[in-house]
Amino acid sequence: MAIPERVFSGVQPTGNLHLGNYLGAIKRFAEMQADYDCIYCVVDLHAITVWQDPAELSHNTREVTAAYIAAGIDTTKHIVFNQSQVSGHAELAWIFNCVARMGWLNRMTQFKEKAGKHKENASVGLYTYPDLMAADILVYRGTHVPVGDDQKQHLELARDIAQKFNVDFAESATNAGHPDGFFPLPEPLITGPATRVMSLRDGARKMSKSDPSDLSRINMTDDADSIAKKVRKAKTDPDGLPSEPKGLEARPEAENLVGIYAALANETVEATLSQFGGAQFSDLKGALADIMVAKVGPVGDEMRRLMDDPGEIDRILSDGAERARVLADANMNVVKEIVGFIR
Ligand code: AQP
Repeated sequence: MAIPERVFSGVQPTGNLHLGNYLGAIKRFAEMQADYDCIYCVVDLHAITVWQDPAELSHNTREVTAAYIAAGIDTTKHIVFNQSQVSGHAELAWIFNCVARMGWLNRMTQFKEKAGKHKENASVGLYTYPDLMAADILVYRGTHVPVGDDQKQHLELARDIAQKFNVDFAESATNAGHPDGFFPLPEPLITGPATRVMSLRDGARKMSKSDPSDLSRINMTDDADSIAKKVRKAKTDPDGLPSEPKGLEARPEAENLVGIYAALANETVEATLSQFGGAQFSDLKGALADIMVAKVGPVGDEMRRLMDDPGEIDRILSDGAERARVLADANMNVVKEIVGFIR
């Protein structure tokens, strides 16, 4: 029997939620609601793979939840919750720790980047992060995963884990009524013009929450003045704007600003360049600041409004967790039977 389609994705509550998180993930989460059953998680277990101040972690968890709602996610039709409230994520992650191979995890570039030169000091959780991510998706038998381009490698690992589990436990899964394997191979959905939004200060680096320069990113809660200032100060190159995407090659800052504009305007890069081809960066920057204030500003305002009532956010998370738990527990029961655990 075919596994029903289901979207799963998440965002870490690690503060400084930015335009890259919005365009690469949250805005697309909202767009998928019309076509799929969606589960959107605030992945607090992932967040603690690097130290988080406990009070800030709770605040940031509510803030990501507020961003989901402000972006238009309907928490009554779809499921929004924080990961630590559903124990199936951690249980399945342990099983996947025993399925994934060290060699697979050793190839993960995000661990290398985040651990840097001091990998002996990195937490074990940071190393096994991709196994937990695979568990997040597969505990719901998620089939489609909208993410930014930086998560592509982790999604490929999730597919490898699902595949190996299905092969390792083929006979037992057949006995449990799943002759085609229990887990789907989840598909990454990495589409559109802003799947990798770059720093406004350096077109070679990803826009990131942890960049020490606030000018490098547009925070979702920035006001209109800050947005305009950051766009004005964004790094560019000396040439004018091209009329064709080919003219953006080897011009990362130009490519980034054009991609951000196209994503905010819900149009293709080709359409943006047909408007700005031959223009100066100052023209694009003026229009970019305007569209950013128009599109991001209201999301930030709504986030602030929602954050004034933390009790209501906690209620939404608790309700979502209850609904998520029903799905996760049912799947974990089958997984435990397949693995041979007595229940
Ligand atoms: N720059 C980006 N462009 C497009 N998509 C992005 N995402 C993150 N940065 C960009 C996407 O946002 C979703 C949630 O990301 P996350 O919170 O789980 O973690 P992250 O990738 O660690 O975020 P940062 O900003 O990059 O944090 P640091 O500074 O800690 O490295 C994911 O779908 C991600 O692809």
